[in-house]
Formats: sequence, C-alpha cells, structure tokens
Amino acid sequence: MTMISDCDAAGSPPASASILVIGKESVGKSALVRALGAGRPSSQNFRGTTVACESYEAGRHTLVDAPGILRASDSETTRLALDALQDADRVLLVVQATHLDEDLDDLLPLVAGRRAVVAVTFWDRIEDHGPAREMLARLSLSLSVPVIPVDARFVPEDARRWLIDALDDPDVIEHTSTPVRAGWRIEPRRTLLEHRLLGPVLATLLLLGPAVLAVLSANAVAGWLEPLVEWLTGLASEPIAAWPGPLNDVLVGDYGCITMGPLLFVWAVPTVIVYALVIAAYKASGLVDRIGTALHPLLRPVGLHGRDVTRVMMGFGCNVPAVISTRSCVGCTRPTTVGTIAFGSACSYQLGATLAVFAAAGRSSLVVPYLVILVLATLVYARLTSPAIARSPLNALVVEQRTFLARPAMGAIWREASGTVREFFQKALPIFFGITVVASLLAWAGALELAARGLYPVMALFNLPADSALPTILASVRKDGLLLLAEQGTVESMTAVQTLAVVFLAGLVLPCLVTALTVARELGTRFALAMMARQALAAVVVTLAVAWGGALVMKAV
Ligand SMILES: Nc1nc2c(ncn2[C@@H]2O[C@H](COP(=O)(O)OP(=O)(O)OP(=O)(O)O)[C@@H](O)[C@H]2O)c(=O)[nH]1
Ligand SMILES: [Mg+2]
Repeated sequence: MTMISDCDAAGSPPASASILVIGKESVGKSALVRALGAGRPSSQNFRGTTVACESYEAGRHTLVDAPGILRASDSETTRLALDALQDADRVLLVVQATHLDEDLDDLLPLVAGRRAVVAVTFWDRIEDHGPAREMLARLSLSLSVPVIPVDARFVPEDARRWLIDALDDPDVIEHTSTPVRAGWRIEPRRTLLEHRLLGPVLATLLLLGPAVLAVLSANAVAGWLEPLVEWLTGLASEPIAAWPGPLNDVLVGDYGCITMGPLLFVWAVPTVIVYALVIAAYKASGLVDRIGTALHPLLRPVGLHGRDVTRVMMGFGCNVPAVISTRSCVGCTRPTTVGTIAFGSACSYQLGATLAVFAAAGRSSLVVPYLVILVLATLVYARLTSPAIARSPLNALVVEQRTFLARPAMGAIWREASGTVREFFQKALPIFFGITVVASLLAWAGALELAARGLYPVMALFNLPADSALPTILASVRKDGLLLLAEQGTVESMTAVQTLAVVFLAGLVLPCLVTALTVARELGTRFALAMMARQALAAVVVTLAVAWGGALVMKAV
C-alpha cells in the first residue's frame, strides 16, 4: 500500500515487471489505482492531474500510474505516458464508459501487442447496465482479454478481486481497432458555461471568484480578529519593550515578528484558507476545466488556451504546483502559461499580504483597482510574450470536452485544502518570521537607512519614498515579504497611487524564489533567467504607468 518511487528524471517508470495504468486524461486511472489499494495518488476532476509516472505497490502487483494521454498533443505528460508504454509489457488500459468506442479507437493501436486488462470506468454513468454488460462480454470475447466495468471511485470487493486476479497473467491484445462497437456516447450535461455569450461572462466571474471571496472574507475576519490579536500582541510586547536591542528590535521593533505577526494572522491566513478551499472545490467538481473551455475563445488572441487557464488559476493558491502542472499544456503555450503564472497569478500569500498593506494604509478599497490593473497587465504581458502560432485562430482547444461536473466530495476538498494550509503553517510561516528577523537586524544595524539612501534615486524614479526600498527587495524574494510595507510609517505616509505602485513593484518585479527555481527545473535555467528579465521589465513598466499615470489622473480630478 505504499508509493515506492517517482519516475526518474526522464519520467520513465522503474524497470521491474510492473503494470502500466494507461488511458486518456481524467478517465479515473488514479482513482482506480487508489481503489486497488495502491497508495493515495491524487485524483482530481481536471484534465492532467497526474504529471509524472508514479509507482505504487498493491499487494502482489506494482502499478504505475501514468499521466493521461492527450490525443494529437505534444504535451510533456503525453510524451511521458507514451515513453512508459514503449517499455511496458503488461498494461491496465482504462477507458471511459461514456466514450467507449472513441477511447478504444484511439488507444487500441497503442496497446496492441501488449498483455492487457481493460477497465471500463464511469460505469455509474451508464443507465441501462443489462445490454451494456452484454456488449462488454462480447468485446471481451473478441479481444480475448478481460473487460471489467467499474465506478473507479467506489470499487466493490468482488470487482477489486476480479481486476487483481485478471492482472496476474493477462493475454496479449491483438486488435488495433475495436471489433465490437458500443454505439453509445454520453456527453456531460450542458450548463450556462457552454452558452456562447453568457459562458465566457460566467467563467470570468468564476475565475475572479476566489480573489473576491478571499477579499470579502479577509475583511470580515479582520473586523473581529484585529482587536483581539492587537490586544494579545500588546500584552506580549509590553514587557519586551524594555529589553535591549537587537532582541527588542527583532521582537517588537518596526519589523519585529510580534509587530508583524498580527498582520499575517489577520490578513494572510484567512486569504490562504479561502483560496485553498475554493480552488480545491473547483478542481474536485470539474468546474476548473469547464471555466477554461468557456474562456478559450477569449484568451486565444493573447496566446493562452483554455487548458492553460486551469494552471493559471491553480497559481492563485501557490505558483509552484501550477508551474509543474503545465507539463500537460501543449508545447506552444507552455512557456507563455508559465510566464503568466509567475507574473499574474497573485498567489494567496501575495494577495493576503497586499490586502494587509492596503488595510494598514487605511485604503482597503484599493484592492479593486489593484485586481483590475493586474488582470489587464497580465493579458497584455501574455500577448507580448506568446508566440504567433499560439494566437492563431487555427490553434484549436486541445482538450476533450467531456468533464462531468460532480458534487465535490468534502473529503477531496479537505485533503487538498488542508495540504495547502499545512504547508503555509509549516513552511511559509517560519520563512516569513525569518524575513522579519533579517529586516529587524538590518534596521538595527543601520543598514536599512544606508540602503534606503542609496536606493533613493531608484525609488524616486517610481515616485516612491526611499523607505519602501527594503520591503520591495524582500517582497520580490518572498511574496509575503510585502507585509513589511505595512510597517508603521511606510504606507501611512504614502498617497493612494504610491501605495498601489509600490505593491505592483514589490509583487511583480520577480517571481518568488521557489517559483523561479521550479521554472528553471522544468524548462531550463536559460528560460527561467529570460523569463525573470522579461517580468522585471514588465513590472517596471506597469509600476511607472501606475505611479505617474495615477498621479496625473489624481491631479486632473
Ligand atoms: N462518476 C465517476 N467519476 C469518476 C470515476 N472515476 C474517476 N472519477 C472522477 O473523475 C475525476 C478524474 O479522476 P482521476 O482518477 O484523477 O483521473 P485520471 O485518469 O488519473 O486523470 P489524469 O491524471 O488527469 O489523467 C475525479 O474527479 C474522479 O473522482 C468513475 O468511475 N465514475
Ligand atoms: Mg491521474
């Protein structure tokens, strides 16, 4: 019941006599591997959940859960799956009952000549099981291999045994086309999202939903949490105030952890939790793919595809898994998608910290122009950085439009969201406090003032005060470093336009360090460096436009 290894760097499965679980995207491969008792591979209702071959030990079998095959695609995940298939002797071919003929037509030529068992998932979507079962029996007879129907989410013990036993010594599939046809095809029910005009509008609202919800709930939580947290920190800081520096500075100085802590808990934590819950619900319900499909016609002119929207949206939670998930994007849009995530997917830490800065400035409503400008700037950035081929009207949406919407299982949402929140408390929180310690020590040693004086001309270029320099530098390494801008005195003394400008500069000038390293690992160091240079340039242009354009507008009104 354990996962024994990831595939190697090239993505090949281990050489042992393992069974490759292969099929198209989102047909329930991972759910089936899990149901067979093999570990807990991630199973989510969006195309391209699994992005590497992962081996799991299931009793006497080793199952290799492969990424889904996307027909006519040059995606990294399809390549991994096809490479794994080359070396596979035994396969568990997973096809979706709703599109049985289509899946067999596409996949039989790939698995012919291998020992195989066929699992027909989404059996629960077939209404009349009697004739369908008869058809499967005939298919099994013609192919000379077991064909086993299942609802991969809930596999009963007898079906599980049937599958496990069948996998012991399967026969070779000889056919390259299906000898018996089902003749049915069951499509997901159409919703407003598929409406030609209303679909994109609804999809845009749903896309922005997590940010709006995060803002509203962070405001609500802050309303009742702030007095309590402030009272508690006041209580804690009183005795420390008399301690000598630098201890005093590190704890209760301008950038001290006790000074900054409340901002983190009042603003960032609610934002992280709300983002995690909403995005997990979108993924588990299948909404995320349907939103992407609806937005495809609007986004293609800027070089992004519907499938990429899913990844950009994942980036709202954290950029790192979103960048990894672009392995299932097509080759011509992957670099643009990665760049767009790094530039425009304001992760939950970044948005939480931004809200805190606006609140500290006493200008919470700045979040509206912030989000509007961010979306517009991201679209322009994608348009300017995408290759012409990605924007071509001939570049169709490479996605099989058969995501069934499902009521999201609470367990799936909880598993996903609690992972993100745990990560925040275990990894992000200590790093944030580390940043406050560094900033406090620099302030105590007088280095801040020196740096501020040195950087004054640069900040003046953006019409910004010198003391915003250090928070800007720290925030460009870790997005939650933006919180340092909320230090008493920094944003309080700025105008609304300056507050907006500094948040753009600090938030956009570089991707967070972990994202940059992930991009370098996924697409190479040279790509990562070029992307960072492009992003820095774009951030400078956006900040200049906001700072000087905003100042002009304010003067006019
Ligand atoms: N109704 C129904 N839903 C299923 C079935 N099998 C899987 N699902 C759901 O379909 C979605 C996709 O399942 P996964 O197991 O992630 O599919 P996958 O083939 O591993 O997908 P990729 O890794 O993206 O290729 C999840 O939301 C599952 O809960 C099934 O038999 N019936
Ligand atoms: Mg999977």
